[in-house]
Amino acid sequence: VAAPTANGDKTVTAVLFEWNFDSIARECTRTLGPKGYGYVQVSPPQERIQGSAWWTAYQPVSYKIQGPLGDRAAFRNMVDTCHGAGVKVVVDAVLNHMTSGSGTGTAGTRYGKYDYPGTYSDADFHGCRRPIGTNYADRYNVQECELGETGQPSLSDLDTGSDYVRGRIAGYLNDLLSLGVDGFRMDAVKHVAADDLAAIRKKLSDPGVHWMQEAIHGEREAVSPSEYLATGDVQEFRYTTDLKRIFGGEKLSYLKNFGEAWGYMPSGKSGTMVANHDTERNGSGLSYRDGAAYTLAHVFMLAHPYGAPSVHSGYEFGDRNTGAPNGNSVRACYSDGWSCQHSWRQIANMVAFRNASEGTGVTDWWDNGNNAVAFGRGGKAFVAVNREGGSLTRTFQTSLPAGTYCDVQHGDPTANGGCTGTTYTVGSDGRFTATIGGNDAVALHVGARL
Ligand code: AAO
Repeated sequence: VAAPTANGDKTVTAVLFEWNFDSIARECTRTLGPKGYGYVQVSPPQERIQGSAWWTAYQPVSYKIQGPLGDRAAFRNMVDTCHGAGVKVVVDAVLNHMTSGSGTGTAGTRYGKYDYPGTYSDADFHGCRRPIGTNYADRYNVQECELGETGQPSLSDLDTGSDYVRGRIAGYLNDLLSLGVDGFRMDAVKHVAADDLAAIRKKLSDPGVHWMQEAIHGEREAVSPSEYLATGDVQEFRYTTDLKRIFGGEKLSYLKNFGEAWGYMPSGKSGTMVANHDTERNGSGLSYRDGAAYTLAHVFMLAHPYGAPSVHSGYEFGDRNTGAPNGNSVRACYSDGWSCQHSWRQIANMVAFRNASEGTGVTDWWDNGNNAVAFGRGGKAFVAVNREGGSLTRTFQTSLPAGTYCDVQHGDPTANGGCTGTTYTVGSDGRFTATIGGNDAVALHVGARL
């Protein structure tokens, strides 16, 4: 199955976690398009349960597009506006389950745990009606029982072996495709049999549409993320936990052979991230609280060719359950706790770096045997990351064409071919000399050559 993770040469996704549709539309025009992002990922747009926690998004009540992020008209306008800015739209699709209780959803639908009037009734759910708990060693338990912890309410598990259920899920995805959506982040696929997903894919109006599937690698588990390579791309969570270890205290020099050599899934089929909304809360990845380690891990991820990266952009939280600040109203960067990682210069300018280096591998690797590393992307780009406490002065060998480059870590290229910050001159021998402060980086690419 073709699952192209690219919008031309633009492979980076900005995940605007719990951003509402109107705010995403504005951000596509203002930042995501101009910075070169290929995709924006939208939180689950369907009717959800009510409540103040963010995770209400992951308990669908119906497939109507109506909730705190906006309605169908706002959604459609967002897709059109993002397309106008050259940004494709990926929707976080929740398909494994419905809810754990009863109530009224965000579009006014009354529901019970196994009863969703007009959508599903009792017979549409798997027979194992107890929580999965922590037993991931048993395939039946993982795929037919209910996602949730022992002793907690668990999520009613759809019988995705049923043709009716497959048709309902495909109907939802087809509705989103009819609104112009370009791809899906498929939630919790480990809990859905791979064959069921293949059958759902076959029912799509565009059976080749891009899927980025969420399946967390766990040691000695019955279901492996690689089972899902047949239905699309799969997120490589070991990348996230490894980057936390490396940037959080081990040596950056270990990254010399980073990628498939570390046992990861194939580069062309894998999604990568420094963090997502789960890992930033459960500590399995770095978070905005990790300062330079977090920012530099993004610089490295976007510079390094393995996988298709996504940049999680969320909000600061005291409690892991706390929902989006300022409810339904506009998301404004750097206020009310909205972090806007997607627009931090050190991260955002690396999107154009990655786009410029598409199709090239790692070249000219250098490290100091400790926490300073540098590498190129053939004749397209070069980055040096210094995670030492002190500054580093060095003449770097690159494969870049001679010229003067804007250091996109410290300046922005301007429309008239200038640079708002530091520039470096690469000689005809491909060399340039830089002094890089502790916990800082330098990044040059041909798209920002003056
Ligand atoms: C909420 C409440 C619950 C309540 C429930 C029902 O929090 O207290 O019981 O409602 O009323 C989100 C929230 C949940 C929330 C849920 C529904 O995170 O807290 O529950 O919405 O509202 C497994 C799945 C994975 C899933 C993850 C959370 O395999 O797919 O659990 N992620 C997605 C979403 C997530 C969402 C859902 C799915 C549900 O991204 O936000 O939940 O739609 C191991 C296993 C993993 C397993 C984790 C956690 O991972 O391998 O498969 O994920 O454990 O149970 C290392 C290990 C790795 C381990 C990982 C965990 O990396 O190597 O094996 O650590 O940190």
